[in-house]
Amino acid sequence: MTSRRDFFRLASIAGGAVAASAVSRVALAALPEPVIQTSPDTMPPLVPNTGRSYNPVVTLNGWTLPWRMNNGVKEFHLVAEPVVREMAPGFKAHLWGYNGQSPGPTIEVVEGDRVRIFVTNKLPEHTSIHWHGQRLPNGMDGVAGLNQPAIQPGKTFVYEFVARRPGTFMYHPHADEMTQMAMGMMGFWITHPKAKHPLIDEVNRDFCFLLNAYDIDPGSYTPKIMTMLDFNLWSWNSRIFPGIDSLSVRLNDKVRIRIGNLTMTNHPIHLHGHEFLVTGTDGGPTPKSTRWYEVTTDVAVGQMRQIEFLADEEGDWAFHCHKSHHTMNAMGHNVPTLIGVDHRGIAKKINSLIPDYMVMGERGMADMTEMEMPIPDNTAPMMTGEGPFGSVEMGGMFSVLKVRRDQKPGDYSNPGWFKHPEGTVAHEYTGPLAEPARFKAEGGQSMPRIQKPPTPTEVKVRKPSSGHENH
Ligand SMILES: [Cu+2]
Repeated sequence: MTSRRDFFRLASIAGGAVAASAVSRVALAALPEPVIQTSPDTMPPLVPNTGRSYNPVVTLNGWTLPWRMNNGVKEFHLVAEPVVREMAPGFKAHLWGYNGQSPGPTIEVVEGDRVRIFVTNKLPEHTSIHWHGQRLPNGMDGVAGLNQPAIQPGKTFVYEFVARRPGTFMYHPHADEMTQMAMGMMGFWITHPKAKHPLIDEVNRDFCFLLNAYDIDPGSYTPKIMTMLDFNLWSWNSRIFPGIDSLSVRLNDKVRIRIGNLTMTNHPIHLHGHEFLVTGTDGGPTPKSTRWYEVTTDVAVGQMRQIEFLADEEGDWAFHCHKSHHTMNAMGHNVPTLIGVDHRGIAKKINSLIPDYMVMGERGMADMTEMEMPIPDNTAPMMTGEGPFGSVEMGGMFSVLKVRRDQKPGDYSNPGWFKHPEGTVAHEYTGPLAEPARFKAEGGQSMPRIQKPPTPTEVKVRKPSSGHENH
């Protein structure tokens, strides 16, 4: 973690806009100076020093946008612009985002705050911002063409509304949406309750991140914007494992994690070692009678889920999307399953023609992590991550919840690997092996068959490659 830049300088601004509109020359001179952040590190929580107090969130591999108070109005300045995002160490993507990063900075306000957001467009095409989930005047909803004219390149617009209800929200363009979201334009928004709320508990740690996805060919830098479903990089806040920071907490901390989904498919988000409650959605805090314990919650496209749990089990707990191809990075999709296929002979023959020929996936795909295959520059390995016991063989939407007895309150740094108490790690059995008794008869059936097959057949098929269009 690195230290955060200070709040930007205060400057005065004239008047309050009542509808999203182009700013006059005079007002432009008084725009809040935009704060730009280019580090992909998780920034420490931004403790509010003006306005009503609240318990700030920590944005995974992200940051919170500072504001200035202007006659009781919280003023923010978002700059839509091309950015270079390090998605994982050694792998950089050319994306579009806000204020130097994709996703943009998290905006944190308090219920009842009047908020004014200046949006400057430095993209090569028009844009707009929709404030997903908010109650606001219709002219502030940000759908270009429907609620406002699009913000042309070089122009600055003003949005102003009262953050009416507490909860977890997000923002994203509503102009050339498929392109701009495929390029990484999105951000988080949190409205904290103004007073103790019967459905919102106080927590020790409050994390947030967006689920997003890209289609970047190995060796290239820019996402393919026409991809509809077959993305190859599944990310949290435009980071992929092992580039996603761990969620470090203190033993017995009450933890909240807020997740928003701006990909084009659903993600069953799964936490190991603990049970959680879904305490909020885009609609606000959930009624207590509707909450039950889960270890996986599905976050559908365009949804937000807020989960809470007591971190009362020490250790390094996996936290990931349960779609196993979402915990992998870019790979060729149309590879047939070769498990159990012995092609030693074939490989030898091909080797005489192509000396470097290598058979992949004969014993599963784990070998892939060990292969020192030459890959193009600027490519994330498909599965990687060196753990204390070897390769974790993961990529994409994967991180680790680190629960530690001695993690200091307010310390979000990575404490390293968990030191397991003696005798609590699964280990190899070295005693005698008994031959298991196997039952050989054929299975029964629910109704008698008239014709029996002449000889029992064992199905041995190689699954044809079909891509995987139905994520
Ligand atoms: Cu997923």
